[in-house]
Amino acid sequence: MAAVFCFRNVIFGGACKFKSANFLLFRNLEQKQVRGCASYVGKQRSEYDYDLVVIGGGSGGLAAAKEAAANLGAKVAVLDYVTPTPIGTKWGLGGTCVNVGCIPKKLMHQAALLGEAIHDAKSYGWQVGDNVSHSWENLKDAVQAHIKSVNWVTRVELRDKKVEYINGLGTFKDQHTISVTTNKGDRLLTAKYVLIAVGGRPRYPDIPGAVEYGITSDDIFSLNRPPGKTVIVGAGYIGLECAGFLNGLGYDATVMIRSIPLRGFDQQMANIVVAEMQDKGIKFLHRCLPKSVEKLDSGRLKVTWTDSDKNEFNDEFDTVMFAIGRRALTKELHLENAGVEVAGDGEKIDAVDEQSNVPNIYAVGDVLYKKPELTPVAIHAGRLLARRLFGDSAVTMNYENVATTVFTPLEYGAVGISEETAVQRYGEDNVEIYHAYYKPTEFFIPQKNISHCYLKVVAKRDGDQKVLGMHYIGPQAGEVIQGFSAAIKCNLTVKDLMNTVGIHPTIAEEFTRINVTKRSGKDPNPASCCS
Ligand code: FAD
Ligand code: NA7
Repeated sequence: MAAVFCFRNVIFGGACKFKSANFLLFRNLEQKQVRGCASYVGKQRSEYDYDLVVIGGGSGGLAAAKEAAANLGAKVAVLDYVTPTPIGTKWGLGGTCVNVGCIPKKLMHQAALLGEAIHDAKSYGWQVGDNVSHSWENLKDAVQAHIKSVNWVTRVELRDKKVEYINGLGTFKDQHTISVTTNKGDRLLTAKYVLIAVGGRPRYPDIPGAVEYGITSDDIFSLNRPPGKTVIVGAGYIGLECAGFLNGLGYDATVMIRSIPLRGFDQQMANIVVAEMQDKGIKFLHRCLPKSVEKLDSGRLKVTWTDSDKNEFNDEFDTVMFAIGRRALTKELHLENAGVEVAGDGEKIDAVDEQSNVPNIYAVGDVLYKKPELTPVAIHAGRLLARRLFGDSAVTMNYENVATTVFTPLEYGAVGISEETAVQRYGEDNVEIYHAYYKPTEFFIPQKNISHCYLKVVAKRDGDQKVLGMHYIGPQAGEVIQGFSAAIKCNLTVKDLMNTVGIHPTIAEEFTRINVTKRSGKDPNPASCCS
């Protein structure tokens, strides 16, 4: 015990001058020392300007910074800088989620759902006129006003929590020195620890006209004109969600799919999501690739694409949006100056417990290799890291069984693994799939389409049947799945589910009523609402 105490003091007392290449040894040493102290408050400051410099003021970076400074007493600076998009869109502090991600997306999704609700309301007796219309400008202004208020609150919170915010672009000079470019000039900061939390930005395809005339999710939520007829290239969740709300707001929306929709998600569920979107009027161009985007004299955009047989097609659109994945912003960091290695993809950081190959340099969030690109993941990992660096914690981030929801018109929520992954991992004979179609009570009166209201439980076949994955398509998918994700963390079994008394009449209760396995070949359609 005495030896441990002494060791901690040596490290926190500023003797940490290792800059050698003996990373593994150092990594082990640092891991031991960061687990040693109850709080960083009162420890002697190191020879660096800051205990922690965070590059990137988004979900992960801000969470780590606030935890380290306000709760653990570390001296922290956060750098945040947004490079404008090719059409000049830029935004404030807070990163992707707040400005051009989860939040504006959810608000626009909600706007689209309300349009549907106005329609449904008539059948519930509301006297709604026939000339209901929607203003893109009003929606865009409301969304942007909300974002600005969050930007402001974030700045105030950083000040209150004693985190120094620097609106500047950070690059590495060496493993402890960050160069910051601000509009007032350059400055150098030294830090004991550096956290890379730079996130990513949307990619553009390498085709003529893509960058000149196309937009991405970075632009759509603040677009100064109604999007009009829109083609969205890419069928990941961003592409499908944007197509969903545009269609719901009354715009003609087409999705161009290169291979499969929602790669990485359960494919049966992904295809149901697409089928529902198709029923709602969204068009899909399957197995197609864009070839060029040209601006016509009319101002419209002519998009040329090819299908898998190399047949060429074209059509005119008002907006071309690319949602073909995101690039981690590591190239700009000059990682080579600090010796930080990137993973095989050439961009992301393959960290062990968020620690890079350089012992004092860490990474959280979207910049991490093969980790879920989700806000709560970045936040949780950032907080836990701060507690390990400056507190008395040894708790590491568990990236397994993270729940998520795709906010398409009929939402898709999932936690755990897909049916195909379960079969691949455990073999078909060792996996049991329970499934059910269901009828949401609220769908009856407006006679909404129930054919895609479906859920599935992926379980081990033996014993009490440990639940490996839960998948749900229907309203409020995030709300339904969130609680079950906690249950899965507690080793939920099918037996537990069947012994759970439901809340009636809800849709979530359908998970407590599952009893039909795919293997049985029995009809998964419900007999009645209350059977
Ligand atoms: P970010 O939030 O991207 O923050 C990084 C910050 O660092 C940015 O502000 C960036 O400008 C800045 N930066 C970059 N380089 C530098 C530098 N060199 N110097 C200074 N600053 C720099 N997740 C969900 O959980 N739920 C959702 O519903 C959801 N919807 C999404 C919808 C869209 C359209 C998008 C694009 C993303 C969505 N996400 C969603 C993902 C979520 O936004 C990200 O996972 C999350 O923001 C990642 O946080 P981060 O801290 O890694 O990076
Ligand atoms: P994703 O989830 O990586 O999906 C990208 C989609 O774009 C996917 O359908 C790809 O098809 C397709 N794609 C990729 N490259 C191209 C090109 N060059 N041309 C046409 N289509 C292409 O990215 P998102 O933008 O939806 O989201 C990225 C992350 O940000 C996501 O994980 C969120 O958590 C936040 P493929 O399946 O590869 O054939």
